[in-house]
Amino acid sequence: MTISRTDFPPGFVFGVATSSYQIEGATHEDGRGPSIWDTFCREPGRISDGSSGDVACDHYHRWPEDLDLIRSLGTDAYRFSIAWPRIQPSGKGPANEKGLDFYERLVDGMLERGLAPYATLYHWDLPQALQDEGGWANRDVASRFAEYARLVAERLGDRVRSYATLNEPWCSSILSYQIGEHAPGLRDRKLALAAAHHLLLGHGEATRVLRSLTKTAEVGIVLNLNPAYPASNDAADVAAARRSDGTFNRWFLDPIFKGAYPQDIVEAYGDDMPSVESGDFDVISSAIDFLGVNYYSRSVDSANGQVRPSESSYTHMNWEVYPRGLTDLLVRVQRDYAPKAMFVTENGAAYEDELEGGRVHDTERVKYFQEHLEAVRDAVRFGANVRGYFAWSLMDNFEWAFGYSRRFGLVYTDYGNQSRVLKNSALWYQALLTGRSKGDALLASD
Ligand code: GBH
Repeated sequence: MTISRTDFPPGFVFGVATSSYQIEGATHEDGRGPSIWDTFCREPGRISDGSSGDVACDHYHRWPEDLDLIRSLGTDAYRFSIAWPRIQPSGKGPANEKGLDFYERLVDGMLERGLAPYATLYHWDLPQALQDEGGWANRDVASRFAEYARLVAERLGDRVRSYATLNEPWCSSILSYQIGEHAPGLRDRKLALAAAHHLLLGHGEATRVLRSLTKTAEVGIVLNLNPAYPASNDAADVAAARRSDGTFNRWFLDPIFKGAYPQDIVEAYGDDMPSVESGDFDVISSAIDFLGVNYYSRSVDSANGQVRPSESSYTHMNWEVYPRGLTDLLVRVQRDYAPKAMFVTENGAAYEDELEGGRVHDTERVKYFQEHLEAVRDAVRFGANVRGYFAWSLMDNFEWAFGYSRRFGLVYTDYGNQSRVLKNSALWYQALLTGRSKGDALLASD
């Protein structure tokens, strides 16, 4: 039996999510300045198919049809992000009015269609001019971010229902400055930890600004959380899982909710620890209305590194499908951090979709969504205060270092002519949300 709205509390918000650089294109229009991703994509070898977000889904021009499409799915909300370089082309100074105009039209377009706007201020597209000054490794960028937040909130105010400051600071610090897979592509743990600290500080400063400029809008942050499981009960494996939980999850959760970095990881980082000024943790732990949780998979850790359970199935990203991890994670965050509210702000899977006769039979993705929504339902039953769920993503888009070679959409993007085709997963989600037709058939096969 497929899941239905009645399995969730009244008022539970269902939506779809995207981000600016992944869908908009139009990177040179209306005064947008270059971002670190424009630069990164031009460096040979960074993006597996050599592509960039220059055109992407051409959403900058097709946004009215895209909002109609979202509406047709029956969702309550749309999570999108605002491109900082459209608002401040060089990362500082007065607003570029045309940039603000675009997001104002978009937000008003959502309200006209009965969609609640859930905005994210930073989904990785830092103005290149700020990277030239060191990017997030430079402490000043935190205050620049709060100034940018001010410009957005002054224009959009309470028309936006929910502001998330940052999307996944682990990605914009560790993955970008230490692992080097994302822009700016550096490999330096000390810089990465400085970046993480300044992202958190920017989050805290922006939170205070957003609060002072809005009355009803909710303010929060989105983290990518990976529940970590030990490969066995051996002490060394248990320690490895605790360490992985510490670096991915507690490194961000603890400062936000408890006002301190976790001591075990502070010790592990040793001399690479960032310098923390007095008062930083007061700013970082400013009260928030919600925690956004992005969940894709878990990690299974052993003393010898990450393990891949052989009985599990894997997506096209090679990420293990583990719905139970989402239940465990939400219940654990509720218990350890007691956020006022949580939203699952991203959840989804890449599969090798094929468009055949105008249909995409993405049965595995339907199953993925079904099982993860059941996992959210279970977490709510176990006491986690989850208020909404956003599927990643509305449509296939620019998947960062993988370019267009990975498809996460409910909707298939035909990059040849920019047509959008509802995959079976979109039809399934639509059936769940509108209750008009039965999704069971789609879950079964086609
Ligand atoms: C999200 O990032 C992004 O917010 C979104 O823009 C993106 O399109 C989407 O997911 C799909 O990728 O294997 O050790 O690196 C998710 C990034 C992916 C980071 C899983 C952590 C697992 C740990 N996360 N990853 S590891």
